[in-house]
Amino acid sequence: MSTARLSPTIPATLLTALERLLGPGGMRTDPADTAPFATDWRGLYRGRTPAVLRPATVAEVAACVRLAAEARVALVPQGGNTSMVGGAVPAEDGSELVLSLSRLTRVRALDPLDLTLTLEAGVTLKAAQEAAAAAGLWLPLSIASEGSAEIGGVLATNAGGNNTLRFGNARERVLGLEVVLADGSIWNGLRRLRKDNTGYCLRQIFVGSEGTLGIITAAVLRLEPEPAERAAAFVGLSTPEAALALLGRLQRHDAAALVAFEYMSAAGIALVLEQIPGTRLPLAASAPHYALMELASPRAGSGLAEGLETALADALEAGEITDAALAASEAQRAQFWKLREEHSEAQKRAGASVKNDISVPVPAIPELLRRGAAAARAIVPDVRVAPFGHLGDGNIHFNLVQPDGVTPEVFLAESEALMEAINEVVLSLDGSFSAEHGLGRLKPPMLARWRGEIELSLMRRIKAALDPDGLLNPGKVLPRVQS
Ligand code: 2HG
Ligand code: ZN
Repeated sequence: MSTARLSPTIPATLLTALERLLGPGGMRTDPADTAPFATDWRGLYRGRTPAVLRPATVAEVAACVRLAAEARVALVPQGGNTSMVGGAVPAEDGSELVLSLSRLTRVRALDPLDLTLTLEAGVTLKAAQEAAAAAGLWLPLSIASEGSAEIGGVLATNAGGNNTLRFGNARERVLGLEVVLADGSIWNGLRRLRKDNTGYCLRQIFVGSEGTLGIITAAVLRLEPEPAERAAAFVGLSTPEAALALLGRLQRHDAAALVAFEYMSAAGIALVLEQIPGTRLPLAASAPHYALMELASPRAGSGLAEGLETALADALEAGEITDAALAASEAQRAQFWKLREEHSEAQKRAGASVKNDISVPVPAIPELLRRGAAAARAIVPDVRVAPFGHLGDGNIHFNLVQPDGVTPEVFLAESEALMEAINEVVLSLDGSFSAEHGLGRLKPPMLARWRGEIELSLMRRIKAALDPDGLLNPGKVLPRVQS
């Protein structure tokens, strides 16, 4: 290994020891190979690292952490690198090593009787869903990036996604965890008990900690019976209030079956239709707002589609919706979801965007949409206001896409002002400035204002107790400590 390209802050002896430990293929040092691990998928955060560690076993993860801890070198744990907030990107100065969990891909166990799946951190969410489906079961965690996002990252960020309305966030799926701690010891908490009141709930401290307290290497997830029937519809609406009325109607109709209720704005759909080949609106006419809803039931013959059709006919008569399309086939259901799931990609292709992953109490969504749009336009008058997201659980991605005719740099110069303006509205509606994407390196500076000194101090004390030298994902969640 050439020492010429090493960061002065990372001892060559450490890299040699790590290379010996991990063997050929277990460590990447060529800048061309490390660059994709040091940049986020949007290309918004560009870090630098002298090495990407790719352990193949939990014991190797632990040994990497031990060696790095001895040398006091920081590690940035990374899964599928799909963070929206730069949560898995190392610092620019090359002082941190990336530790990729992607080679930990074993599904260790699946128990169809107690409905549990035990699997390693590097299994993609999609592969985990498939493992459950192969046994006739369902992992009802679904996010747009599930083809790349890995279980370790999904849990470390407490990902939410499309089914939170019915099944909660990733946190609610976790019965047990295996975690490599900051000193390199391995905590085996892979219990799969529904009842286990034996002191502090340690696993939940690591879920949502974004790799700053420990490195999740395996988990036990709770599954559900596989749906025997699904029904999905795509509708047009004239107001956000109408979306709430429809949500209420469907809850009253069959709350147990309603697994997703997603919102899309006219601007969001226009971007998808414009940027993503093969997409088309399944309605006769465009509308100012859209919603996609899905019902699922493990019972065959439960009449979901008929029930949904009746509920939508009533909604049409009540003036809640302007038009509706019911998925007549699995392919059509997938097309509806494509319109929703391609929002991020479409917005990326349209240039720079300012993402606001926020949540408010569900009844406040119409006010959020109106006031948020006005606040953004007061700063950038022709900004493309393209909110979309998980209306059913109150989480809207209040994304602002650059107008035509300006460079991404010019638009992004306003990003802080735009985020602040949206956050002011969110704060006044008792919402949160980070609903499901976490804080990463984008939002730690906002934490103090939103959470206050007592919460911040509790968080700092937890961090100091579990990672006293600050070697795990520095600068994420909590603001970077200046040395
Ligand atoms: C989604 O719901 C993701 O599709 C991405 O959370 C949201 O691109 C975004 O801002
Ligand atoms: Zn989302």
